[in-house]
Amino acid sequence: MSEERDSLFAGEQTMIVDFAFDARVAAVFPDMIRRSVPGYSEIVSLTGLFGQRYATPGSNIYDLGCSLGATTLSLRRQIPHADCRIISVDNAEAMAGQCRAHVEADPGTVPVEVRCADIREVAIENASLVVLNFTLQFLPPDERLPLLERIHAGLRDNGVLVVSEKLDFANDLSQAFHTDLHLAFKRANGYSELEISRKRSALERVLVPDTLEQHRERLQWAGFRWIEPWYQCFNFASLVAFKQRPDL
Ligand code: GEK
Repeated sequence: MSEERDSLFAGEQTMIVDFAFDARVAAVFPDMIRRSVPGYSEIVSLTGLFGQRYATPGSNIYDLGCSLGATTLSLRRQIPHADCRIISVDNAEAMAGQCRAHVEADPGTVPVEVRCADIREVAIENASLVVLNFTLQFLPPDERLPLLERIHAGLRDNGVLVVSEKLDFANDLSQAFHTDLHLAFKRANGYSELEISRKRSALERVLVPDTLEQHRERLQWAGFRWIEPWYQCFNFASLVAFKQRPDL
């Protein structure tokens, strides 16, 4: 995948515009997300393990908001059933196009269909596993529950949803602690104060995080019977939600 360095918010700029997943972002995306999201690489690679464990023969696996396909390829490498189908969806042309190229260059055998579409309009059918890795946070808050309800309806009875997100905290001290560590993480990865503050302004109206409690409650409203956070690094976390309580 492209290793171009992200310096999108470093240059001369007079105006902050809202963040958009355009060709400039797609070109630096792997570097940007690795340097900005603590735990990203681990979550992506462990999502493949969910594929290995919970994808069932003859089912569909959805990667919603697939960007360049990191999660898709992690799933493809670890799903043990050749008759599964991965459906990867992103509504940014630049992302879906490059994702398709990465899938074509990958030697995996599980079929992958990359769709350039809005995840709010994609039918979810016969799914054993649905993944929302850092995507739900970009939907307008009131459109999140309807999507989760559709995902719940499209999952097989023993189906599983993985949701990874940036978190907000109801408690001021927790918020301050995690924000401070996240800023330190970005600084340690070479972002300047100016880049950090410009990117924060650009994302302000675009990425609206929820608390872990809000996620849990909304997943319950959507019908999921068992919800478990399985990863957290500072203000980034991943939860797994089971359509039915698992019998382990
Ligand atoms: C990864 N999961 O590397 N419909 C379709 N795509 C959308 C929508 C929408 N309504 N809204 C946003 N996106 C990936 C990383 S990035 C996370 C996901 C980040 C897409 C958007 O175009 C972008 O590619 C992706 O969701 C979010 O495992 O940039 O922090």
